[in-house]
Amino acid sequence: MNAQNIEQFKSEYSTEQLIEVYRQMLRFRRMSEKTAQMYQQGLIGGFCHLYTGQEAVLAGTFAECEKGDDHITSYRCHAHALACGVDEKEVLAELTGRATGISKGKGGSMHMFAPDKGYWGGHGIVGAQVPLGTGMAFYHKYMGNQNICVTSYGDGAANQGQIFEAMNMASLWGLPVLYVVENNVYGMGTAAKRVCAGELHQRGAAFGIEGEKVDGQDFFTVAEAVKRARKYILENKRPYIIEMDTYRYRGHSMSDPAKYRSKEEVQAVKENRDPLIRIYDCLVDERGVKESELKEIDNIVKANLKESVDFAVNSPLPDAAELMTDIMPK
Ligand SMILES: Cc1ncc(C[n+]2csc(CCOP(=O)(O)OP(=O)(O)O)c2C)c(N)n1
Ligand SMILES: [Mg+2]
Repeated sequence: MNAQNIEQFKSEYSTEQLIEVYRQMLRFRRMSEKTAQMYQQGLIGGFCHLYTGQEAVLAGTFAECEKGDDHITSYRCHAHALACGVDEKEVLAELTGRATGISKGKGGSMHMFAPDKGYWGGHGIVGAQVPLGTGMAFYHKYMGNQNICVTSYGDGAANQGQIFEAMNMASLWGLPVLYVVENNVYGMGTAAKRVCAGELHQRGAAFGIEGEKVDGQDFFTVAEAVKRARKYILENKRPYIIEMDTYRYRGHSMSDPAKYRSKEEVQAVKENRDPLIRIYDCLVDERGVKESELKEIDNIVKANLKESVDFAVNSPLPDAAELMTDIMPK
C-alpha cells in the first residue's frame, strides 16, 4: 500500500468514526490495565494474558468486518470479547469467576465465548483454535453466505502442525477464512526469530494461500489490509493470511517477569509505535479534534470501567450445582 492510497483510505473514515475507533481502543487498553491491577489485588486467579500494545490489530480488523463474520482466538482474548460486543461487565465478572460472567464464571480468563455475537473463544491450547476457525469457515461456505471466519493465532502458535493441516483443507476446499497471525515478537519467552523459520505470512505458500505482513500498530494499515483481504476471500473463494507486526507491552502472562527482553526495547515501542498515540495524534493533528474532547472520552471509559468492576466484584460466585452443568454428558 503506497502512501497516497493509504491517505485515500483514511479519508473514507469520518472523524466521528475515528473517534469511535479511539474510544474502542481505549476501552481495550483501560480494561487490560485494570485487569492487571485486579490480578495483583488477588481478585483474579489462574492464568491471565493481557492485550496491552496490540489494540490496533483488533480495532482495525473489526472496523472492516461485517455482521455475521465469526471470530476465534487464543487465550489472549479479553479485548476480543469486547470487540465482538460482549459487555465489559460480563468480561470482568468472568475474570473474577462470578456467576454473571460471560461463561458463568466457569471459563475464566482464557475461555470466554459468545456464539450469538460470533465470538467462539478464548482457547488455552496453543493453535487449537485454528482448525476450529477453519471449520467455521466451512460453515459459511456450506450456507453459501457472504461471511468469513477471522482466525487469530500467535507467532508461537504458527509452528503448530495442526495449523498446516487446517490450511491444507482451507485451500483445497476454498474456505472463507482470514488467518490473522499476531506476531507480537515473542511466544511465552522465546523470540519468534529464534524459533520461526521464514516469514509467517508465507507459511501458506505450499498450499497456494497468499498472505502479507503489515504494521499491526497502525489502525489504518490494519483496516485497509483486512478490507482488501475480506474482499479477496469472498470474491475468489480463497483463504488469506495477514501477519500483523505488533508487540505486547506486558509479560506473556501475569506470572512472567519478562527477563528475556530489555526495558529499553519495550520503551522504544511505547514511544514510537504505540497504536493509541497514533490514532490520538491523527485525530488532533489531522482532524482538529480538541484534546479536551479526547480526555473526556477517557474519563467516560474509566467511569464505565469502574462501574463494571463494581458489578463484577459484587456478583455472586457460581452455585455449587453449576459444577455439573455445561459439560459433555456421559
Ligand atoms: C499445545 C500447547 N503447548 C504449549 C502451551 C504453553 N503455552 C501457552 S502460551 C504459549 C506461547 C504462545 O505464543 P504465541 O502463539 O506467540 O501467542 P502470544 O502469547 O504471544 O499471544 C505456550 C507455549 C499450550 N498452552 N498449549
Ligand atoms: Mg506471540
